[in-house]
Amino acid sequence: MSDKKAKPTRPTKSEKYQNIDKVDKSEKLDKASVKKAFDVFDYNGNGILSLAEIDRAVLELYPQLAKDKPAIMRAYKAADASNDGFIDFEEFGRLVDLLYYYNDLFKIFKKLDTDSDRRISFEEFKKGHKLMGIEARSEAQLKKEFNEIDTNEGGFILFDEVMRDL
Ligand SMILES: [Ca+2]
Ligand SMILES: [Ca+2]
Ligand SMILES: [Ca+2]
Repeated sequence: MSDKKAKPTRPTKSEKYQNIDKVDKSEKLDKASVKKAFDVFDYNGNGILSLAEIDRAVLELYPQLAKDKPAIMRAYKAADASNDGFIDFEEFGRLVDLLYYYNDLFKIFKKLDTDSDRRISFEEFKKGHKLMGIEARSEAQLKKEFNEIDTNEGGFILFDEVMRDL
């Protein structure tokens, strides 16, 4: 194994976003870091975040989650306490928390969804329900838990339903 050659650097992320990665790993963000993160989101620099700006940042920060528009929409709506359609600096903390949380949730969802059809069948749920923190003593109880999450009664658990449930 020869490590002599330097690995090619990936030019995909701007320096701004690399800073965010560092910030993102710490559990609690201090105010300066939050401000820094906010500035990355606030692409046009007008002090408030539009949905388009959030979409754009999520694509960089949580590429997996970015494919799930309802998750972004949900975090955006939940964070917009003033209901003006924009996320200001005061509301930003909640947005970051939610995105972080949904991203974790999405990872669990992906693990459960072993055939990757973006929905969880009862069989998949049976195998992986413990990942969701669900304990069940019998198959009947498991079925009951499944049906409770499957709010549209489609026979599958969708990511949207997981977010609503947890
Ligand atoms: Ca903006
Ligand atoms: Ca707002
Ligand atoms: Ca599946």
